[in-house]
Amino acid sequence: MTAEKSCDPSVNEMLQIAKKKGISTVWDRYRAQLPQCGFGESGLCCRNCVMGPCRIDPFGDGPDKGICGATADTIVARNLNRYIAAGAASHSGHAKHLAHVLKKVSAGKAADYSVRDEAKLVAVARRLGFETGGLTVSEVAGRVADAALAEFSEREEPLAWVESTLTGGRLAKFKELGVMPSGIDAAISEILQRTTMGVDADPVNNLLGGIKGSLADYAGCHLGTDLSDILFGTPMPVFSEANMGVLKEKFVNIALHGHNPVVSEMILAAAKEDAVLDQAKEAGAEGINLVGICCTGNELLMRHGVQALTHSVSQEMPILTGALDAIIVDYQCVYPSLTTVAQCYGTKVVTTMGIAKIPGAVHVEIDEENALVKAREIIALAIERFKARKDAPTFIPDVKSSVVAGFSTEAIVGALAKLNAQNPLKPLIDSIIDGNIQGVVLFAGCNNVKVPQDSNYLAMVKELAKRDVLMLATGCGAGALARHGFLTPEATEEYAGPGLKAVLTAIGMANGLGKPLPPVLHIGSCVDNSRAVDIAVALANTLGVDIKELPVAASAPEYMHEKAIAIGTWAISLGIPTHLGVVPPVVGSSLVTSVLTQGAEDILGGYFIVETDPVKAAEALFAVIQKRRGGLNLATRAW
Ligand code: NFS
Ligand code: SF4
Repeated sequence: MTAEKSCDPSVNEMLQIAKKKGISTVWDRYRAQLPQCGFGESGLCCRNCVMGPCRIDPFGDGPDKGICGATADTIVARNLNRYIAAGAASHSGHAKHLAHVLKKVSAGKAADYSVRDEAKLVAVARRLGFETGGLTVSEVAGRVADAALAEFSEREEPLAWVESTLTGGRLAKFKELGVMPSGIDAAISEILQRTTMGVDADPVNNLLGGIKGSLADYAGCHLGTDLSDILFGTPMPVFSEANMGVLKEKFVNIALHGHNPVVSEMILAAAKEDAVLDQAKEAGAEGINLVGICCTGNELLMRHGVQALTHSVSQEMPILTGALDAIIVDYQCVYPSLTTVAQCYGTKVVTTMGIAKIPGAVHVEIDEENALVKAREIIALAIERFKARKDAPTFIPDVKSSVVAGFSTEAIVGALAKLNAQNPLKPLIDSIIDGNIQGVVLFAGCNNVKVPQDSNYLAMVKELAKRDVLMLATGCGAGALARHGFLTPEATEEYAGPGLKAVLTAIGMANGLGKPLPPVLHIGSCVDNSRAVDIAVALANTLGVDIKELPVAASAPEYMHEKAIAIGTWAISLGIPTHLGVVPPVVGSSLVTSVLTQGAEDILGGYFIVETDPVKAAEALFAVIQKRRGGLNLATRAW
């Protein structure tokens, strides 16, 4: 029964407790929703005006048009666009928040924050075309922050974070298609306008608008990565652990959940202060144990080796250990159900952002000006809860895996430079050419209650690793692989084919690891999918080809969020064939479905592969890689 829910043994242990105590979880609420609405599932429901809601009968027995005359194709395309706009608003809202922090840092108005990575600041400034000679760090930070904030509203020229980060071939393609966004917020608002009643009824034109919106999402992601690195440091390889076994009974356990390191970095800083630690000890704790959930967890794992507690669909589960004293959240992917489960245990759920409050949570607003003070206040709440529960039994599953993370683009190039200092990408390119590495697949996205948690990731990684495919991972996908021990040198020994194993061992040895690199490199949170693009662009430029010719592919095998739909759309726009392991809500339009899964290949080079069977999906991605190897005149292999 529980294996249908999750492949994670610690989650299954917690589900037993939930059952015993009669606590409802995401899986129970999913069951209560079944059967889900077929109109919604196929994208055929329109609520874009109050003459509706309208729905189109996919079997041709009922209405074939909405009241205004919108067809199935129009409605499906418009709905898809609205997902993309929402995803772009989320990623870029996160980036805008960081841009404001950087702006305040440059003006001396956010004393708790600073530029921790000056080299990255200068690198980003130069990429944007700024002269940095003779300027102070604050001055450069101010210019980069202004350039970042200028990305949002309507401008006369294309987005700097698109123009300065992609291949010439891609930029020419986007100009030809008329999809270069001229402002992130402008692109989001354009989608909202064009999808209202009576504007864009042409489904293909709508899809072009969606591509434009997805490129705005890409800019938001890349900005998010760049500004986080500037403010908090560019990740370098770190060792850590993942899964619920990282909780410690005798410590004040605090989980950081959400997305933006702006909040979590302050909690981390406050938790290290002697006075705060003393407070915890006075309450009878041995210390403070910070752990991460979802992408905030990824940000902290990547930069500080903070242990990962759990991800996405299992976010309610750690509360059931009884040992979790507080969950501190910023925004995005936070289930409102957390407070209901937490009430049974006394765990404090603390919201910190004005736009993201949850009934039943304590709200402690964190502004840049008061961040550390508020962080201390929040930790005090967790200590208070520890005091109340310290003599009660806890049920911490004895399940955790070791993890190697921290593979920023800079870290990967640095590791490769140990093999070839002059031309760090050469060892990777040579390995692709000689076939030791067949190609590269990026795993991204979430867990989705419709898929047994982690099952698709695990099956696909095993299939691809043994066929010498190097993998990158972000977001809760990286989290899934972390919890199951796939981000370790041992996983390379166990699962990698001989070519991949040889390359990863050579890099690991050259870097003093004494072991191979993991078969899957954790490159960060979901905004950090931009790091995968940086690597692809560097490979393409070195080889003198466009991204759409590289033997690369992506997969979101268990995605659920609108952000993931936005990312998937820019991935195909960048020329990267992208697998979806959950059927997207577009099947109500055969036109939209065929453009996304077939037509897009001719126009963009990338397209969606929808496949719910993970082994077949891995086979499809391997076929993509082989086709592209053939296109580059490289030796190909059979599945
Ligand atoms: Ni990405 Fe990261 Fe996770 Fe999905 Fe949510 S945390 S931003 S959307 S659930 S991977
Ligand atoms: Fe119905 Fe058209 Fe209004 Fe949508 S926009 S709800 S299809 S009338």
